[in-house]
Amino acid sequence: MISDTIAAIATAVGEAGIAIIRVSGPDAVQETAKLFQSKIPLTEVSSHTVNYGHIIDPLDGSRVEEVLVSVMRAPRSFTVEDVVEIHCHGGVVSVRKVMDLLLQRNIRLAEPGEFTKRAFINGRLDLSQAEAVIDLIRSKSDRAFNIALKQVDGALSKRIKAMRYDLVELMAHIEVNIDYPEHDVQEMTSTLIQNKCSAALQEIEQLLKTASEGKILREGITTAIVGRPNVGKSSLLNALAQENKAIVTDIPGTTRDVIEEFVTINGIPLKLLDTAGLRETTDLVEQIGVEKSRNALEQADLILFVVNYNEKLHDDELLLLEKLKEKQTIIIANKTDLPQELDLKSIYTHFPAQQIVTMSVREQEGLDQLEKSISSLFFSGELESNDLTYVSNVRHIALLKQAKVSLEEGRDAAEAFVPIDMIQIDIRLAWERLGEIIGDSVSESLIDQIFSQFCLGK
Ligand SMILES: Nc1nc2c(ncn2[C@@H]2O[C@H](COP(=O)(O)OP(=O)(O)OP(=O)(O)O)[C@@H](O)[C@H]2O)c(=O)[nH]1
Ligand SMILES: [Mg+2]
Repeated sequence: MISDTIAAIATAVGEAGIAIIRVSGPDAVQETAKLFQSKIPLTEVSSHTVNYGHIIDPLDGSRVEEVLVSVMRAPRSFTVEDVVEIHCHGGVVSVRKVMDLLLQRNIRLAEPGEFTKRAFINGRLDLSQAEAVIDLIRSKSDRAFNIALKQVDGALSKRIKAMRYDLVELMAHIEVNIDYPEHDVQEMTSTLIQNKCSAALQEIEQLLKTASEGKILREGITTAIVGRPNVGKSSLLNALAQENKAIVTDIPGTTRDVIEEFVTINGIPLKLLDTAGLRETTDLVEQIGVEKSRNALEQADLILFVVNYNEKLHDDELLLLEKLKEKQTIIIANKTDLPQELDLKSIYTHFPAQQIVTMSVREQEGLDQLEKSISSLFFSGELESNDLTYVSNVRHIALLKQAKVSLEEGRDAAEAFVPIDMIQIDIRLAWERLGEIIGDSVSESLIDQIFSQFCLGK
């Protein structure tokens, strides 16, 4: 059982309106009370109240900070322990001072994620919910935030638990048959196993289908803007980012390094990479830049291939476009404010599968068309629905895949009339893997590893 009391600054460090220090553990109220001067002593206030007062230095009685202190007594708190939250004015110095005073009491500094870990250990959250809290903190767009929120709510856990329940039932059924074997029961069981395994497999496959979308929502679609020098790549980045992130000049070869910018388009987070214009060059620095462009091209989930509307397509552009046929690519013909030299028709016939957008970054024309193309590439209407059970966590994905393999083996073995006590092993394995997702059968070291990803104060 947990016996010590922990504290951490729960808000981001820096100058802000307020900063919150969170204290959790059996001595949270009692120890904070010794530093808190108010009308009613903190030890006597009701639970779930906010109390005005001052933090004082017990050594000389001097006032350190004017604060609001909320008290949430066990078990009705995030960690299921006594929790005190001290709302300070937020100057870095005063918050540190309050924190120092707390740590001089019977309170120690919390490890990253320790509050959430306690919520997990005390049974308030299961592991997938706790991990969703990490995602919640890190989520970079509204959509990703909603998905993480749903997971904290336990949407994923519910589906996993239902699957595990079915598998336990099946295992029990098999067990009975092993203990009381009869001639025709065996065959009946084999069909049952096949059906149950198939049902679970379907559910797992459905969850895995959401996996790539989930990852994208969390980390952003890596989107490389590539093309020959001077076609307007950096201008496009600036337009999408709505700020002057990258240098724009009319000198070919302006961009030398990869410039990263995170933008959200129709709720889809993109990690935009502006790259050096692709061309043969003797300039050493530019050569390195071009090499980096090629790397970005490899890594990208989506490529915005920019060509000049005012020029004929170059041979090297044609060559590269051929190579990119396998990738998600949007061809952008930029500078439509200038006379057309580009043979759009031949591009359409050469690359019928590719989306082609004509635009003028200078005149701010065609940007909305590009945004539409990007969203249509990645989202079918499904995502708008309220079913936001997305698997986005790498650990969950790996475990689901392992469970899938075991279930497939179980199903195939049942089909081949392998003795049912052998099949039992596969089903048990699948059941255990699924359990690891919600933390029912995980080892202590894994738990530590997961919670250490949290920031301090969560
Ligand atoms: N007429 C016209 N000029 C544009 C447009 N978009 C960009 N430009 C101009 O084209 C020139 C090159 O723009 P950049 O954005 O620096 O081009 P880049 O592709 O990043 O070039 P490198 O970094 O050298 O590879 C600048 O002078 C821009 O002002 C457009 O839509 N119309
Ligand atoms: Mg550039």
